[in-house]
Formats: sequence, C-alpha cells, structure tokens
Amino acid sequence: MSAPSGPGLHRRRFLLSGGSALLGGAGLLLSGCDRASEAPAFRDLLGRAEGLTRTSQRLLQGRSALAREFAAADISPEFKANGTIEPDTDIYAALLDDGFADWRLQIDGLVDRPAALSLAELRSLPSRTQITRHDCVEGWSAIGKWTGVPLGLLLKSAGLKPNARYAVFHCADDLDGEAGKGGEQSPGLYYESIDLIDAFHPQTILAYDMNDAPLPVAHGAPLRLRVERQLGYKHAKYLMRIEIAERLDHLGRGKGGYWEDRGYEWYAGI
Ligand SMILES: Nc1nc2c(c(=O)[nH]1)N[C@H]1C(S)=C(S)[C@@H](COP(=O)(O)O)O[C@H]1N2
Ligand SMILES: [Mo]
Repeated sequence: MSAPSGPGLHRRRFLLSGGSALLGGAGLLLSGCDRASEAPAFRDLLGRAEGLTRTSQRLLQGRSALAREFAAADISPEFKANGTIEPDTDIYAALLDDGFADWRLQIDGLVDRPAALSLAELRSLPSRTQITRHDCVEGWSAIGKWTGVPLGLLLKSAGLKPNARYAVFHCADDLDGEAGKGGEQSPGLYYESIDLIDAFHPQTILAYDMNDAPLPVAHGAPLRLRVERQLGYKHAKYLMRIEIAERLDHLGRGKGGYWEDRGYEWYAGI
C-alpha cells in the first residue's frame, strides 16, 4: 500500500470520523485501510452511512460536480411557482406590457466592460439546455427543462476585475409586506448572490426558456438564474441586473440574499 498523502486523504479521514457513529465497528475497521477508502463501493457506503448529507456530497464530489440531469419523460407535468408569481411594480408591468422589448440585463460592478443586453441579444448567444430537479426548502421538488446562456460566458466577455468575488442578482420584485413571501418581516427587493465557483459552473445559466417555451411570468420572465447545485431560493427570478462585487455587506441587510437576510443559509448547496 503506497504512503497516503495529499488533501484527499484528510478529507477521507474527516469523513470517516464524521460517519463513525453510524458505521460503528466497520468505520474503525475501514479507517485503517486507505485503499478501501478509495474504492467506489466504500464511497457509496460512506455516503449512505451519512444519510447522503450535503456536506459529504460536497466533499466527495467537489464544487464542480454536475447536478443530475434527467430525461424528457421525467419533466414534471406541474411545476409549482413559488414566492413572487408576478412582480407588482410599475416598472415590471411596463416591461411586461411590450413583451420585454425595452428590458435590458445590466452587467456592472467589478467588470472591465459593463453591458446592457436585450433578450434578443441573449438569445443569439451560445446556449445550454438542461433537465434538472428544483428543490425548495419548503419541501417540494419539480423537474423542469431550462435553456439559457451560461453565466460564465457572459462574465468572461464582461471581463472580471482581479478583486471580483461574487455575482449578485438584482430582481424586479419588491416583497413589500406580503405575508407568505417573508415580506411581513420586512419589505425589500429580492436579491441573491453566488461565488465565482458557482458562477462559472457549467450548469449555471440565465434561463429564458422553460420546457421549450419562453419563461412564464410566474417562473421569472424574462430571465431567471438556474444554479443547479443550490436550493430553490438561490435561483433568482425576474433578473434586472448582475453586479459583480468583492463583498456582500453593502447589500440589503448584508447576508447576501433576501432570504439569507431573514435567516437562511447563504451557501445552500445540494
Ligand atoms: N425574484 C425572486 N426570485 C425567486 C423567488 C422570489 O420570490 N422572487 N423565490 C425563490 C424560491 S423560494 C423558489 S423555490 C424559486 C421558485 O421558482 P419557481 O417559481 O420557478 O418554482 O424561486 C426563487 N427565486
Ligand atoms: Mo423555495
């Protein structure tokens, strides 16, 4: 057996100690043999023993692993619309009225070339289509087909400044005191943020189509984020502006997102 070394080993040891309560004697036995910990079957066992927790998934697979993609037959006949289902601001109503012809996606902040892109321009760029499962913290899931522009592509063409660390998504909807949307806790524009690892993940797209049709208003028209390794609330709908930032504490109440400001985790990895 070769001498174990490198960061991978530390990860496995960490996982072993984390899982040992569940693995019991087997955990102790296996921890003596690093070759066993390399074996796919062992990884499976470990994953199950930990109840497939998000933490172990992340450590075993890494941040760049792809979310599962499904077949067309798996698409949910009903996809619940959640949170805002139509922003009630005058600005949004006017944009919707003329089919988003005047809507522009602003890209600014820590970029070399700020941009304002129309829907037609976004549709003319290379696209990605993916059938994925959306998981909401409220306990429901749905499978949908999404088509859009890879966010990484837009960020590359905008050119990131060296101190860029986050992509912040500013949305059109103000959850102004509406119960059921957390608004009773305090008003505020919906916003979200992700780090650059998620921003450049190949399945992170700005979707303009859902199930082969233009994105419905209830699901975030004209453009919404799909960040497939993250929970539902990170998938910002009704996108207006992407701000590249070094910090998050100047936004909202400083926690990086509308729901994060109300107690949810910023990193909602799945
Ligand atoms: N702008 C905006 N984005 C949002 C929300 C919202 O209320 N406003 N709700 C979030 C939550 S909690 C979920 S589960 C998903 C729901 O997306 P859907 O309506 O397409 O199901 O959108 C997320 N993005
Ligand atoms: Mo959600």
